[in-house]
Amino acid sequence: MSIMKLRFLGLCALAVIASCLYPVCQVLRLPEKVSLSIAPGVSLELILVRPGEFLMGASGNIVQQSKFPPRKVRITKPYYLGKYEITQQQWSAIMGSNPSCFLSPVNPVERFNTVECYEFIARLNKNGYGRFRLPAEAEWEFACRAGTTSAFSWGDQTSEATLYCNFADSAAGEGSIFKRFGFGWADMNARDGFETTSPVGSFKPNPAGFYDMHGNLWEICSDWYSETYLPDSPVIDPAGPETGEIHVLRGGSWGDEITNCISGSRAKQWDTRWWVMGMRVAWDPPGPLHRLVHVFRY
Ligand SMILES: [Ca+2]
Repeated sequence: MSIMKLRFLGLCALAVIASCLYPVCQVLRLPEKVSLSIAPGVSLELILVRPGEFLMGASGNIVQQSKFPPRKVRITKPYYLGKYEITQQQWSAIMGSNPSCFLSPVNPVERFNTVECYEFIARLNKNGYGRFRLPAEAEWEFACRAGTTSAFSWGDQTSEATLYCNFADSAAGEGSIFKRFGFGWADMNARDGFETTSPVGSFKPNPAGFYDMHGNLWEICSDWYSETYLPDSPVIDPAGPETGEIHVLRGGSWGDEITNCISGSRAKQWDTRWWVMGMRVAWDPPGPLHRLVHVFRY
């Protein structure tokens, strides 16, 4: 074999090795946490989720609402997820209005419809920071579990729920909404202190640093909802059915029993404007890190 040919093969081998290592280096170089300025005086905090495998739908000691058996799912790409649910302050700064029922700038936004949700994300994307989007429900659960296989990201004990989760506690049971509508499922022996939504970050975070993954508001995911799709869906970066009319919601809410707030719990979008549905954004950073000129570590 000629020297020229050997050199050519050597360069080819180096190119293959470099192309394999580049994505790995990219993941290693991504900052764990970023804070983006999305409007004057308003920031959005995100936490990196690295690729990995997990048992999607595992339910610990609590019967899972979705009734689908657990299955091993692989997430192959890194992504960022909001540290908190989107607040009314963030929504108002981007949209110029606030559809929420339980008004407070530090509480999560609710009662938006799907069109407004997409518009909010489209406006975020005009900042030129990369791509904001809704998380796939597999990405949502992977981040929620943060390596755990128990019912909740804190374990299996409902006795600890009031430390981590705003759910239908005695404050909700004693409140005007539950009484007005005759809702009878509040746990009158537990007290998290909030009748309806709570300011984001009021409770302990999960092991990865995300707040309110359990309770406060159901969080809309990008997947279309289907009663039959999930068990047969792809197990590598699953993204849900290609078409649909309503989205999957994850995480439970202030109006739900604690059993609806487990890591594997899922529900379907019920109404176009719902006071128990909020959102948390996912974010794909733009290419090589040197282009992240607007990103600040914190
Ligand atoms: Ca509560």
